[in-house]
Amino acid sequence: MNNIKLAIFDLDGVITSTTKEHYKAWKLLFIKHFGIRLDPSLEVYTKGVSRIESFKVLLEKSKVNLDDPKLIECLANEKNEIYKELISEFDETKICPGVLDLLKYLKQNSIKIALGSASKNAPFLIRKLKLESYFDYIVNPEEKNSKPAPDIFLDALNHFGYKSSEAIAFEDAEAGIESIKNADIYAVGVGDEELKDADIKVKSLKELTPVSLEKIMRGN
Ligand code: B16
Ligand code: MG
Repeated sequence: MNNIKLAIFDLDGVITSTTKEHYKAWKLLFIKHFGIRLDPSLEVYTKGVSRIESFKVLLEKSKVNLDDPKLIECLANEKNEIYKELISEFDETKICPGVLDLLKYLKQNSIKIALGSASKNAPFLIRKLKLESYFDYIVNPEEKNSKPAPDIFLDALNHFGYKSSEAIAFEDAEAGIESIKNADIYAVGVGDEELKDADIKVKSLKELTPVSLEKIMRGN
Protein backbone atom coordinates (compact mmCIF):
# COMPACT_ATOMS: atom_id res chain seq x y z
CA MET A 1 0.00 0.00 0.00
CA ASN A 2 1.86 2.96 -1.35
CA ASN A 3 1.13 6.28 0.22
CA ILE A 4 -1.92 5.42 2.32
CA LYS A 5 -1.11 6.00 5.97
CA LEU A 6 -4.56 6.10 7.55
CA ALA A 7 -7.81 4.12 7.25
CA ILE A 8 -10.92 5.67 8.78
CA PHE A 9 -13.93 3.48 9.53
CA ASP A 10 -17.54 4.32 10.09
CA LEU A 11 -19.11 2.10 12.76
CA ASP A 12 -22.79 1.37 12.11
CA GLY A 13 -23.11 -0.51 8.83
CA VAL A 14 -19.35 -1.03 8.39
CA ILE A 15 -17.84 -2.52 11.57
CA THR A 16 -21.12 -3.75 13.05
CA SER A 17 -24.78 -3.28 12.31
CA THR A 18 -26.79 -1.23 14.80
CA THR A 19 -29.25 0.30 12.32
CA LYS A 20 -32.12 -1.95 13.42
CA GLU A 21 -31.51 -1.18 17.08
CA HIS A 22 -31.30 2.60 16.45
CA TYR A 23 -34.55 2.53 14.49
CA LYS A 24 -36.36 0.26 16.93
CA ALA A 25 -35.48 2.71 19.72
CA TRP A 26 -36.89 5.62 17.66
CA LYS A 27 -40.03 3.60 16.92
CA LEU A 28 -40.64 2.88 20.61
CA LEU A 29 -40.09 6.54 21.48
CA PHE A 30 -42.51 7.79 18.78
CA ILE A 31 -45.24 5.34 19.82
CA LYS A 32 -44.89 6.24 23.49
CA HIS A 33 -44.77 10.04 23.16
CA PHE A 34 -46.63 10.81 19.94
CA GLY A 35 -48.73 7.70 19.27
CA ILE A 36 -47.07 7.50 15.84
CA ARG A 37 -45.92 4.32 14.09
CA LEU A 38 -42.77 5.22 12.18
CA ASP A 39 -42.73 3.81 8.67
CA PRO A 40 -39.74 1.56 7.81
CA SER A 41 -39.10 3.76 4.76
CA LEU A 42 -37.90 6.57 7.05
CA GLU A 43 -35.02 4.53 8.48
CA VAL A 44 -32.68 5.54 5.66
CA TYR A 45 -32.83 9.22 6.73
CA THR A 46 -31.29 8.36 10.10
CA LYS A 47 -28.34 6.34 8.77
CA GLY A 48 -25.01 7.95 9.58
CA VAL A 49 -26.70 11.10 10.84
CA SER A 50 -26.26 12.34 14.44
CA ARG A 51 -28.81 11.52 17.13
CA ILE A 52 -30.35 15.01 17.18
CA GLU A 53 -30.39 15.33 13.39
CA SER A 54 -32.02 11.88 13.13
CA PHE A 55 -34.68 12.96 15.62
CA LYS A 56 -35.34 16.21 13.77
CA VAL A 57 -35.75 14.49 10.43
CA LEU A 58 -38.12 11.91 11.91
CA LEU A 59 -40.18 14.67 13.57
CA GLU A 60 -40.36 16.57 10.29
CA LYS A 61 -41.31 13.50 8.21
CA SER A 62 -43.96 12.56 10.81
CA LYS A 63 -45.26 16.16 10.84
CA VAL A 64 -44.70 16.56 14.58
CA ASN A 65 -44.05 20.13 15.63
CA LEU A 66 -41.55 20.20 18.44
CA ASP A 67 -39.37 23.25 18.79
CA ASP A 68 -38.33 23.23 22.45
CA PRO A 69 -34.59 22.37 22.35
CA LYS A 70 -34.66 21.12 25.97
CA LEU A 71 -37.54 18.73 25.23
CA ILE A 72 -35.85 17.55 22.02
CA GLU A 73 -32.67 16.80 23.97
CA CYS A 74 -34.56 15.06 26.76
CA LEU A 75 -36.45 12.79 24.34
CA ALA A 76 -33.26 12.08 22.37
CA ASN A 77 -31.64 11.00 25.64
CA GLU A 78 -34.59 8.73 26.33
CA LYS A 79 -34.15 7.16 22.88
CA ASN A 80 -30.50 6.59 23.73
CA GLU A 81 -31.38 4.75 26.93
CA ILE A 82 -33.68 2.43 24.93
CA TYR A 83 -30.94 1.99 22.31
CA LYS A 84 -28.29 1.12 24.93
CA GLU A 85 -30.58 -1.53 26.36
CA LEU A 86 -31.04 -3.00 22.85
CA ILE A 87 -27.28 -3.25 22.24
CA SER A 88 -26.40 -4.43 25.74
CA GLU A 89 -25.81 -8.01 24.54
CA PHE A 90 -23.53 -7.07 21.61
CA ASP A 91 -20.24 -9.00 21.45
CA GLU A 92 -17.60 -10.17 18.90
CA THR A 93 -20.21 -12.22 17.02
CA LYS A 94 -21.73 -8.91 15.86
CA ILE A 95 -18.64 -7.84 13.91
CA CYS A 96 -19.45 -7.59 10.18
CA PRO A 97 -17.85 -10.10 7.77
CA GLY A 98 -14.36 -9.19 6.55
CA VAL A 99 -13.72 -6.55 9.24
CA LEU A 100 -11.19 -8.50 11.32
CA ASP A 101 -9.13 -9.59 8.31
CA LEU A 102 -9.02 -6.03 7.01
CA LEU A 103 -8.02 -4.57 10.38
CA LYS A 104 -5.26 -7.18 10.72
CA TYR A 105 -4.03 -6.45 7.20
CA LEU A 106 -3.89 -2.71 7.88
CA LYS A 107 -1.99 -3.26 11.16
CA GLN A 108 0.50 -5.57 9.43
CA ASN A 109 1.11 -2.81 6.88
CA SER A 110 1.61 -0.15 9.60
CA ILE A 111 -1.42 1.83 8.48
CA LYS A 112 -3.05 3.83 11.28
CA ILE A 113 -6.67 2.99 12.02
CA ALA A 114 -9.28 5.52 13.16
CA LEU A 115 -12.98 5.36 13.90
CA GLY A 116 -15.06 8.14 12.31
CA SER A 117 -18.54 7.44 13.60
CA ALA A 118 -21.32 9.90 14.36
CA SER A 119 -22.24 7.77 17.35
CA LYS A 120 -21.51 8.93 20.87
CA ASN A 121 -21.85 5.27 21.86
CA ALA A 122 -18.96 4.27 19.60
CA PRO A 123 -16.27 3.75 22.31
CA PHE A 124 -18.72 1.60 24.29
CA LEU A 125 -19.54 -0.53 21.23
CA ILE A 126 -15.90 -0.92 20.20
CA ARG A 127 -15.18 -2.26 23.69
CA LYS A 128 -18.14 -4.65 23.48
CA LEU A 129 -16.88 -5.94 20.11
CA LYS A 130 -13.40 -6.33 21.64
CA LEU A 131 -11.79 -4.23 18.91
CA GLU A 132 -10.12 -1.52 21.06
CA SER A 133 -6.59 -2.76 20.37
CA TYR A 134 -6.97 -2.13 16.61
CA PHE A 135 -7.95 1.52 16.84
CA ASP A 136 -5.26 4.16 17.13
CA TYR A 137 -7.84 6.94 17.44
CA ILE A 138 -11.59 7.34 17.92
CA VAL A 139 -13.07 10.66 16.77
CA ASN A 140 -15.30 12.30 19.38
CA PRO A 141 -18.40 13.44 17.42
CA GLU A 142 -19.45 15.79 20.25
CA GLU A 143 -19.84 19.39 19.02
CA LYS A 144 -18.90 18.46 15.45
CA ASN A 145 -21.19 19.16 12.53
CA SER A 146 -23.15 16.04 11.62
CA LYS A 147 -22.30 14.08 8.44
CA PRO A 148 -22.47 15.06 5.51
CA ALA A 149 -20.22 17.84 6.90
CA PRO A 150 -16.56 16.72 6.63
CA ASP A 151 -15.72 17.49 10.30
CA ILE A 152 -15.51 13.92 11.63
CA PHE A 153 -13.16 12.72 8.86
CA LEU A 154 -11.09 15.93 8.98
CA ASP A 155 -10.65 15.47 12.72
CA ALA A 156 -9.10 12.04 12.13
CA LEU A 157 -6.74 13.46 9.48
CA ASN A 158 -5.74 16.37 11.71
CA HIS A 159 -5.12 14.09 14.66
CA PHE A 160 -2.36 12.33 12.73
CA GLY A 161 -1.29 15.35 10.69
CA TYR A 162 -1.90 13.51 7.39
CA LYS A 163 -3.11 14.88 4.06
CA SER A 164 -6.43 13.78 2.61
CA SER A 165 -4.57 11.95 -0.18
CA GLU A 166 -2.91 9.80 2.48
CA ALA A 167 -6.21 8.39 3.79
CA ILE A 168 -8.98 6.03 2.79
CA ALA A 169 -12.39 5.85 4.48
CA PHE A 170 -15.19 3.28 4.69
CA GLU A 171 -18.89 4.20 4.91
CA ASP A 172 -22.31 2.60 4.45
CA ALA A 173 -24.54 5.68 4.29
CA GLU A 174 -25.13 8.36 1.67
CA ALA A 175 -24.51 11.12 4.26
CA GLY A 176 -21.27 9.41 5.26
CA ILE A 177 -19.94 9.10 1.70
CA GLU A 178 -20.73 12.79 1.15
CA SER A 179 -18.88 13.59 4.37
CA ILE A 180 -15.79 11.66 3.17
CA LYS A 181 -15.88 13.34 -0.24
CA ASN A 182 -16.31 16.75 1.41
CA ALA A 183 -13.06 15.96 3.24
CA ASP A 184 -11.52 15.04 -0.15
CA ILE A 185 -10.71 11.48 0.96
CA TYR A 186 -10.96 8.27 -1.12
CA ALA A 187 -14.34 6.71 -0.26
CA VAL A 188 -15.14 3.01 -0.10
CA GLY A 189 -18.90 2.47 -0.04
CA VAL A 190 -20.01 -0.64 1.87
CA GLY A 191 -23.36 -2.45 1.82
CA ASP A 192 -26.56 -2.58 -0.19
CA GLU A 193 -27.23 1.09 -0.82
CA GLU A 194 -26.36 2.66 -4.17
CA LEU A 195 -23.81 5.15 -2.73
CA LYS A 196 -23.24 6.66 -6.15
CA ASP A 197 -20.55 9.11 -4.98
CA ALA A 198 -18.29 6.41 -3.54
CA ASP A 199 -14.97 5.90 -5.38
CA ILE A 200 -15.48 2.16 -5.14
CA LYS A 201 -18.43 0.11 -3.87
CA VAL A 202 -18.41 -3.31 -2.19
CA LYS A 203 -21.32 -5.27 -0.73
CA SER A 204 -19.18 -6.43 2.17
CA LEU A 205 -15.62 -5.84 3.38
CA LYS A 206 -15.09 -9.56 2.70
CA GLU A 207 -14.72 -8.59 -0.97
CA LEU A 208 -11.55 -6.62 -0.22
CA THR A 209 -8.58 -8.93 -0.65
CA PRO A 210 -4.97 -7.77 -0.23
CA VAL A 211 -4.71 -7.70 -4.05
CA SER A 212 -7.79 -5.49 -4.53
CA LEU A 213 -6.64 -3.24 -1.68
CA GLU A 214 -3.22 -2.76 -3.26
CA LYS A 215 -5.00 -1.81 -6.50
CA ILE A 216 -7.16 0.78 -4.74
CA MET A 217 -4.13 2.25 -3.03
CA ARG A 218 -2.28 2.53 -6.34
CA GLY A 219 -5.32 4.15 -7.93
CA ASN A 220 -5.96 1.50 -10.62
P1 B16 B 1 -25.75 7.79 18.74
P2 B16 B 1 -22.40 5.72 12.25
C1 B16 B 1 -24.67 6.55 13.33
O1 B16 B 1 -23.61 5.66 13.31
C2 B16 B 1 -25.97 5.81 13.05
O2 B16 B 1 -25.97 5.29 11.72
C3 B16 B 1 -27.13 6.78 13.18
O3 B16 B 1 -28.34 6.11 12.94
C4 B16 B 1 -27.11 7.39 14.58
O4 B16 B 1 -28.14 8.35 14.71
C5 B16 B 1 -25.76 8.04 14.83
O5 B16 B 1 -24.72 7.09 14.66
C6 B16 B 1 -25.63 8.63 16.22
O6 B16 B 1 -25.61 7.60 17.16
O7 B16 B 1 -27.18 8.09 19.05
O8 B16 B 1 -25.28 6.45 19.26
O9 B16 B 1 -24.82 8.92 19.16
O10 B16 B 1 -22.95 5.13 10.99
O11 B16 B 1 -21.93 7.15 12.11
O12 B16 B 1 -21.38 4.84 12.92
MG1 MG C 1 -22.84 4.10 9.18
